[in-house]
Amino acid sequence: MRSEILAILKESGSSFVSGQDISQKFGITRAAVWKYIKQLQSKGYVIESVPKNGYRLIKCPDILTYDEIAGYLRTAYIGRRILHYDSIDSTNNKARELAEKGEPEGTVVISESQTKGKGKTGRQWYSEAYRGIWMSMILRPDIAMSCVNLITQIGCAAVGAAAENIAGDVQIKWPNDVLIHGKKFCGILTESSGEMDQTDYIIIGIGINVNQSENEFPEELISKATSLKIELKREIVRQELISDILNKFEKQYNRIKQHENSDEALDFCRTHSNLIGKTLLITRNGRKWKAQAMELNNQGQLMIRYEDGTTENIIAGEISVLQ
Ligand code: BT5
Repeated sequence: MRSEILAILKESGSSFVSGQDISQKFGITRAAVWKYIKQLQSKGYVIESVPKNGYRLIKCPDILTYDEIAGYLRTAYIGRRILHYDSIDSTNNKARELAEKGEPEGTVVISESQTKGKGKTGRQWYSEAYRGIWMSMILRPDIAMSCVNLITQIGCAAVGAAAENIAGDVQIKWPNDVLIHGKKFCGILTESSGEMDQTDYIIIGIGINVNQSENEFPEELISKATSLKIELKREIVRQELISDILNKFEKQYNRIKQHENSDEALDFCRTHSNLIGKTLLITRNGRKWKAQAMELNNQGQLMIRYEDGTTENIIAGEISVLQ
């Protein structure tokens, strides 16, 4: 009901809508209308209430609810159900919990802040309240576990292409980072459950630094992390950005699901890669190797060549660029 009342207020633009009209339209009492208006106000909507005239929407808050995103969404199913929180531990954890209970494909969990945002191998992901996009999508593709890498690449390409529209100069650092001007503004954490030849569900968690200022990053991140606002020197409308990402993601994801290829997304990752052609230092299982990054293959794996000339397709690893 709250969403329906909000929709009416939005439709009326700068005109008043009477409490009487709303109560008649939905068959609820005027006291109930007032209760929903109060709820909207508590969510940050500025609603003017004038006796005899009724209610008028003055300003919508900068929040990532379905009501605030739907106008920009062009998807069929990704993000058509959004679970929005002010604060939770980790959107990936919540999405996993929901997926275990049978939550359908396309549901997106979004939180304005995370108390235990996580990166790979339990690292901490810093999630400043209301400044970024902290979201996790539930996917149930009919693909083998070995294709999970592709999902991360599609995520990188969707974020990269959306950010490029507003920022230019975006780079993808395989396997899960998106950079602007050489600094990380987005990290992706893909988790899956199922058997080797068939996934049960995949959670793709995407964290994007959007509107933080420099002083909103912890000291240890300042040299390597950035936000779109810092780089562009202006605020970004998070609702537009998240919708653009979901729209782009669904398009590429559908291609994988229909067993077509994911060339478009992979090509974006290839042409925007900051690794291909470079000498890398790769750390895996506590050991370090020097290798040349050759190419990103069609499974989203990085082909590397070691100093002795042998090659390998890797699916993960901590990578730093030597030259
Ligand atoms: C990642 O891990 O980059 C994946 C991050 C995924 C975060 C999203 S937010 C929504 C969803 N819910 C979650 O709980 N997680 C996902 P990794 O490659 O392991 O990088 C982690 C490292 O990035 C940390 O050790 C820090 O050095 C750095 N870092 C932490 N917070 C950062 C931030 N906000 N921006 C840039 N770098 C950050």
